[in-house]
Amino acid sequence: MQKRVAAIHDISCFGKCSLTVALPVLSAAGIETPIIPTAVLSTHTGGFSGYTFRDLTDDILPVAEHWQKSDIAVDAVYTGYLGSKEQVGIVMQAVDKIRKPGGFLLVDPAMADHGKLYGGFPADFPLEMKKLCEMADIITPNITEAAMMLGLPYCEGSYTKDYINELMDGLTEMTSADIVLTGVYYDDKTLGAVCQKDGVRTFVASERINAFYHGTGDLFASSLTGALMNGKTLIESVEIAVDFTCVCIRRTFDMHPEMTYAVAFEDEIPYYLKKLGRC
Ligand code: PXL
Repeated sequence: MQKRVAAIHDISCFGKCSLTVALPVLSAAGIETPIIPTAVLSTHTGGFSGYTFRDLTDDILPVAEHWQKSDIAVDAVYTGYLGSKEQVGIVMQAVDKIRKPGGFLLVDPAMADHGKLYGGFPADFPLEMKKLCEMADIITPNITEAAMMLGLPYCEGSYTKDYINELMDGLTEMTSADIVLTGVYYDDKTLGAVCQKDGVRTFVASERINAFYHGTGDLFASSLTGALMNGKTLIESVEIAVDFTCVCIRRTFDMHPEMTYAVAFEDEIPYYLKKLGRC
């Protein structure tokens, strides 16, 4: 049976993030990907001004309820950017309606980076997002998101082992989910994710490229979800997602100087599929 993952994110019409990344990556990984859009924006909110924003809070539960009535259930749910604080509770209810027993919930609390909340979110949004993370089986916060949910100060990298362990300890207390903390670097040569499963912490690293692109968190969490649904273990999936994200950033940095708003991931999809053993 083909696996089915519901992706609950916004549609940023231009800018290659959220659903316009999750859909191509998961589909390429062989996974059927029904969606519940949380909002429609003309672009993502990073580096663009004057973007449109259509809030879809009122549509989320009716979509989930229609699926439920139509016997449409999913093997896993993968959530990302939510359009409003109210959506957190609504998405929690939607997950209960659409997830098959035993299916996992992966929460990417996409809401902040570099010490700042994305435009439009109220200051108490992280406390609300924390509730969805508490319900999750796997969470993939970056450093800013982790610090904000825990009420800890945000520090600039490179990070100390003590700071990363403080965040990981806090997240471990916050949720019983497996934890994948992204954007971790201890020096200027390597960057990766700290992954924790069954109390064991592992740093999975690859080359650190001195550039920043929007949508890399979505690329990471989408490729991680795709690997998990292809039967890889969490640590194998983190290795694949770290490597694939790094290769996409490298390609963008070297070959697409015009692309400042996102990464050129498309031509690296075959590389990802090789890593999954699908071609
Ligand atoms: O990549 C995360 C993301 C998703 N959706 C929207 C965003 C961002 C990051 O800026 O603005 C609308």
